[in-house]
Amino acid sequence: MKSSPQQHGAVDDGAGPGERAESPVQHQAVPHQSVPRPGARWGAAAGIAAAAGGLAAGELLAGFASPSLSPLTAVGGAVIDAVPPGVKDWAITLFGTADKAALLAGMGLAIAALAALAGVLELRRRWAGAFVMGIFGLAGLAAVLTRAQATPLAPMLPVLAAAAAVVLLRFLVRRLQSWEGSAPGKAGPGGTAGSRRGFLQALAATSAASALGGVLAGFWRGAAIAATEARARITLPPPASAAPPIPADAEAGVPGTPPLVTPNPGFYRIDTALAVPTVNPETWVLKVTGMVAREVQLSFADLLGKPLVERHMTIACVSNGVGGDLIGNARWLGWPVRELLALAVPHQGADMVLSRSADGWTAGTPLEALTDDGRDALLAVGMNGEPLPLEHGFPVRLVVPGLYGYVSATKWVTELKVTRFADDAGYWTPRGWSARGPIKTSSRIDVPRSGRPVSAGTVLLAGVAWAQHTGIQKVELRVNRGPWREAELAPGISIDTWYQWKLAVSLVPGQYEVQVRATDLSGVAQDETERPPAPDGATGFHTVRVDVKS
Ligand SMILES: Nc1nc2c(c(=O)[nH]1)N[C@H]1C(S)=C(S)[C@@H](COP(=O)(O)O)O[C@H]1N2
Ligand SMILES: [Mo]
Repeated sequence: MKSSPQQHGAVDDGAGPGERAESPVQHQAVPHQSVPRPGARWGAAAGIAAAAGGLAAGELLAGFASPSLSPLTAVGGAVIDAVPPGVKDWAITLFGTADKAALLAGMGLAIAALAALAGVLELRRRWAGAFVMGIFGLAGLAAVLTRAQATPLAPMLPVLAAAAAVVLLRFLVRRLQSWEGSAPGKAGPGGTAGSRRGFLQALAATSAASALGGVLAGFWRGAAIAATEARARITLPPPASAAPPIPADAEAGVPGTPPLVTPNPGFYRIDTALAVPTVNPETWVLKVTGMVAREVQLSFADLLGKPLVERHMTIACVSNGVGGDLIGNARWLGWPVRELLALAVPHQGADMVLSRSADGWTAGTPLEALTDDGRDALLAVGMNGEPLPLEHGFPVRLVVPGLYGYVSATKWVTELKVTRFADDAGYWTPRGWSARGPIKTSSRIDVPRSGRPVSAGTVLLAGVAWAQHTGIQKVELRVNRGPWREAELAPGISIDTWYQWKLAVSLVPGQYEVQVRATDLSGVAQDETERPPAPDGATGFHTVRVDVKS
């Protein structure tokens, strides 16, 4: 992104930018002939169109990525937080429930005024207007960074939006300058009219694209706002069966390791949804269909009325490479799927449940993983004490201990079809992934980070290990392929969650290779063979390089 304005500058230079940069000055001295020179108002129009394009790009990207990322919303939120209470009350009295619309309109006017100024400045002096656009970007960045729900991706959006605005501004102003440049210089009306038309067409195209992008982004935002508001109105009932308490020493507490329970904003997100599906909980229904004695329908209110259970479970993505971070642990609140299936009574011979989401994605889960006694596969409504975040499947998703997400963790779930592996397949199976996806026992070194230098002496190694629904018996480490040494294993929350471990080793200065291996509670050690994630999950030992300095 950064290189394109520079490239444009370079192209300009080749085409004689010196003349252009000075042309407004020169031309003031030259009397006009038949065709009027474009004035500052066209520069202002170019500035507004460029800013609109940048904003639309930012909002569209937010629509694609996550509704909580909207730069405009972040700036609006920051304005609301910054405004003194007296002014807030005044605005609410004045505008009533239209206060948010008034705020947005006010922001729009302020942005348009600054953008117009940027256009005029850019016309006079190259990069002067771009500089103003850059300030927009910085203001957006500052607003995003002060938002509580900021995710790692959030700061990129205002930066990308500002970069898009700068590119558009340069593009439009260059066309405007070639109109200016051609007006008095060329005798033929053709060239003049052509450069005028060139600018007006570019302006019209930019405005149309921004308007289209804005409408699309607005549509998504409207849907996301409705779902966000519906989510805010939900009060989750207390669980009939509470999550077993977390053992006091389950959190090993080594600085630099991720927390035992992953906070929602930092929880990995994987799905095929281009824009986050927005589901209205009031009209949501779940249908149980297929090979069942009776079809069952469940509303969200029905679901909240059931005896819900709360459990910690660690879910993982099959695409998680060895040592990767597509894994997270949360406290899920939901109704055991086995109780729902018991109402429907699956036929003999059924061995799979094909779950389908509001956006048509499917997962094929072994029936027995959902009906097992003692395995709390949940129709989940809560994550870490809140309704599911929109990105994590609001209002209802599946969570199944021991299976990779692609064969079990359907978000925005709307249908459970009882069927057979011989007759049906989930979304990823025809795309080269295994029909069955039990999670493979694995372990990860979080501290020290690979390649990060540490001081000689006692070096603390720490990380996590998981074998969902079997549990971890021991974790061992070896240095430079020496003998395996057993790490100190913290108690897990349950066999369905990951376990933290640590080990202090004493190392003199030098380069080391440290490897980790976990053994599950049935005594099976993790697979040493290096395999990629496809088709059914990566294997191999996580290996980090430790650079010990004196
Ligand atoms: N509707 C829907 N649900 C889905 C997916 C999807 O693409 N669409 N991806 C699955 C995969 S591959 C994983 S690993 C988990 C990730 O859940 P999370 O985004 O809440 O971490 O969701 C699962 N549920
Ligand atoms: Mo996944």
